[in-house]
Amino acid sequence: MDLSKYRNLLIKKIMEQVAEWCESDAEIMISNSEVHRFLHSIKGTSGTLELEGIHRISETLLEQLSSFHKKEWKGQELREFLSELMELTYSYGHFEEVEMKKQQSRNGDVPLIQIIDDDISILILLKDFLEKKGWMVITNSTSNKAVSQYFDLQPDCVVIDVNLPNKNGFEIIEDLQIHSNKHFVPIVMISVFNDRNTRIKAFKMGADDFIQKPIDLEEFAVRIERHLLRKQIYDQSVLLDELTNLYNRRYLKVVYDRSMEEWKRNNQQFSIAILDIDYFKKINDRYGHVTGDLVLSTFALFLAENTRSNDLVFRYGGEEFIILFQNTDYHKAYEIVSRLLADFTTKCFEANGEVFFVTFSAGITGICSKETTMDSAINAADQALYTAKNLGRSRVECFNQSLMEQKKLFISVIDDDPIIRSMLKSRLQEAEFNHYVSNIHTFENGPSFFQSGILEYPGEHFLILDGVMPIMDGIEVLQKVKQTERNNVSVIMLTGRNSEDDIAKALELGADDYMTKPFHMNDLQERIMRLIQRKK
Ligand code: GH3
Ligand code: MG
Repeated sequence: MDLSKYRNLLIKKIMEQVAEWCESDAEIMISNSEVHRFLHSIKGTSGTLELEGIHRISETLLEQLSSFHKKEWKGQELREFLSELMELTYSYGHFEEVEMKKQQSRNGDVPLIQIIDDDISILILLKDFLEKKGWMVITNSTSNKAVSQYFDLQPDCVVIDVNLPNKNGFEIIEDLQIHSNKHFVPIVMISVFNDRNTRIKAFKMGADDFIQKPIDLEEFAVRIERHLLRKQIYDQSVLLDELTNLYNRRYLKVVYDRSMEEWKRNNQQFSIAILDIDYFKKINDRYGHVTGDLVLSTFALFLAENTRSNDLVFRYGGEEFIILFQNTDYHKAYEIVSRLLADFTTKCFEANGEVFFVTFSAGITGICSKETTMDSAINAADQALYTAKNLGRSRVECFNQSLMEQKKLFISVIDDDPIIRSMLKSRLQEAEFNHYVSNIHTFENGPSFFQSGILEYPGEHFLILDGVMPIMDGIEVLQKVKQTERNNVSVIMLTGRNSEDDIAKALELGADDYMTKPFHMNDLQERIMRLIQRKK
């Protein structure tokens, strides 16, 4: 007997009921017996329909429910209580397969691949295929966004089409090369042309591989896998950052552990400072990445020359540097970094016939407990840095618990599907976004999102935007958001499987990423983390 029709009915029933409860007004209370009746009926029906996962979850929930005797539930509480059931129902409803949250969870450090091609069908195809292999893929259909995303997200491998409008693939390589020469990032060129000259040119320009279109997907994936492996081996073997000649973050761990040992033996305190160049993005935008790189290497040299030999300087990220001051408390470190700031600010740079000056902000923390891990020390220094940025930049701040203002992250889900709204809200509320305090809001449509005025709140904003909505569709919302020219807003578009046009438009309008519906919650969460991480 074909159970699918009955299964669909049950799924629909669960979705409707859960959505109604979870989205109900704060004043409306739902009685325990009502919830009990619902779960009881789900348990019975799902068992009959051989929906094993739903059956098990409703059984567990029923057991838990009995301890809440006579409770009255608020919508929000129910959303938390029923979250696993919602996710599984969503999975069943869309994938017709049993997928428990944990079975599917992936390693947080999946390689990131960037694909640049103006042919949307190829982009979609390659993204789908490579993501099924467990990698994360970011796509670009235009060159401008591609170059800035490359610098922002630092992918582990780049795939570039030779023939692109505006800038061709070779020109893009040139833009990236400034970086790739110093950080090894494999470049794979793809093209419909496979003549000798194009191939030779590609390799001469620094491509690591050349693949002709039409692409054999299996072979493509194997080649990418080899490139990722080489990249990983390379990364693990170096301790020096090649652009700046400073130590990289891998070596920081070694030095931190060593300093901690010293501390335990001789009570020698040490401090950590994080230095971050102010408005560095503007320098890149105005004078180009070559000048940006020059500023970085000049800054690095300046730091190395102006610190004592046992104060070690590291390049921690793009334009973030760390100094580990051995045998120095945070007062002293503050003095030293303030002097560095005063001196560096007077340095004069020149580009495009213009003269400009560069400042930085810094956060400092002293390590004052033997239990302080490197991560928590960096986190503290980073919070101090955040305060320094908020107080106007070009200044140094020390970590102080009471003064700290936590960084805020506003995640807005704009989707007309109540199940998606409820599900995302409960999942995202549970999630931890490093260094951020998150606020999750859901909106049924574009106008209610704009009316809320949420974009005015200071902090980082992340929008999860449904492409197709009855009132003002996602593309319109995206367009309106982009018109405001805010640089604190990232957008991920949710689109249908076959909506090439929507994907094309979303990318063109500057969406940071897209995902096709139905999606897996874990994938979405990981993607958000990835896009936010760069705003650390
Ligand atoms: P803030 O004052 O708040 O720090 O603003 P910002 O513009 O300095 O900071 P943001 O984090 O917005 O931008 C940092 C930019 O640094 C983004 C990225 O493109 C760029 N970047 C990262 N690594 C490199 C690199 O190796 N070379 C160049 N040229 N740019 C880089
Ligand atoms: Mg900066």
